[in-house]
Amino acid sequence: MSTETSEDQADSHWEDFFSEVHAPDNYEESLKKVRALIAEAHETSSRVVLVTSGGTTVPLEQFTVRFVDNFSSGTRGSTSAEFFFEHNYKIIFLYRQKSLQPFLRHVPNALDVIEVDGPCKVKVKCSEMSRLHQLLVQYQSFSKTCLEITYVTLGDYLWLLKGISKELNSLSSRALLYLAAAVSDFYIPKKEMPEHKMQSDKQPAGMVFSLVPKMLRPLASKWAPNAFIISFKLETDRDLLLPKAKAALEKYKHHMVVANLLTSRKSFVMVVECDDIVKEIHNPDASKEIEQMIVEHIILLGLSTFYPCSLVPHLE
Ligand code: PAZ
Repeated sequence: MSTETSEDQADSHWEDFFSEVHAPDNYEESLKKVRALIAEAHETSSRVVLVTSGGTTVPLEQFTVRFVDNFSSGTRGSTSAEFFFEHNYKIIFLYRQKSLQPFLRHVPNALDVIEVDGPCKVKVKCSEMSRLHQLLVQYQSFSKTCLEITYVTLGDYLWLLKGISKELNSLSSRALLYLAAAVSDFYIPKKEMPEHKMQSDKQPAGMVFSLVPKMLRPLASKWAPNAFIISFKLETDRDLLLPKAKAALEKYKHHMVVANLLTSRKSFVMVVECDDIVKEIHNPDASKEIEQMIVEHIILLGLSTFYPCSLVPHLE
């Protein structure tokens, strides 16, 4: 009798997932750009971070009209990318199409910055001009050295994650993976998915969701074993957060888990490292963005020669 749990199955069936779900249209072109960025990083001995951001969608129909979405706006990823940029990392920003982008996230709503200046004339309010100018200059400089790649579905995301992380592996300790995207744990396999839009005159057949294989395992052991890998863990139940974060680290043997609760994610995170080290980061009055503190902690970890944990040589 098999003692394999559904979680074990989800761990081991990652190859089946990729044979069933096709690569996104932007896959080849994105990888070409990734290779060029990595070649440049080799030449200049730069550090590269893959920041993933936003939330995946899970299609309900093959010709997709409806899908299951995720709440993430991409604040964590886009804000963190800004701080990695400040620390001279080259960034591959893998984000959900139309979610927040570094620097552009600060651009205010058009209606808040424009005013009508006589008949048929609209202009940007004087008071907003220099702020807008500064943001656009920052974004331009970001996009000169960094790469932005979009995904929409869970399948797009996982294909791109696999492809990019395999390329990054050649940079060894100068590659960092910072996986802040909210990735669905469930999907509908193609064979269970209706081809066409579900019709409202029929009771829909029960949806059969399957567990998504846990990609952290092949990521840390096969795709990018030389890179420093940081995953994020989101929970809504405080009692589950720390045990689940520790279990993930233990199970997938990567380097760090940033654990957060849905309701307090902007003011509190726990950084779980090997040797059972847990660092709490508090930002109670939101005086700065908590991502700055997370990124600085990671960078300091790489710089500290006194850090007691064996993982430090992984970070240059
Ligand atoms: O994008 P956002 O700032 O609204 O949310 C960030 C977050 C909660 C999605 C991120 O911090 C996180 O925990 N990502 C991993 C989620 C997961 O467990 O799949």
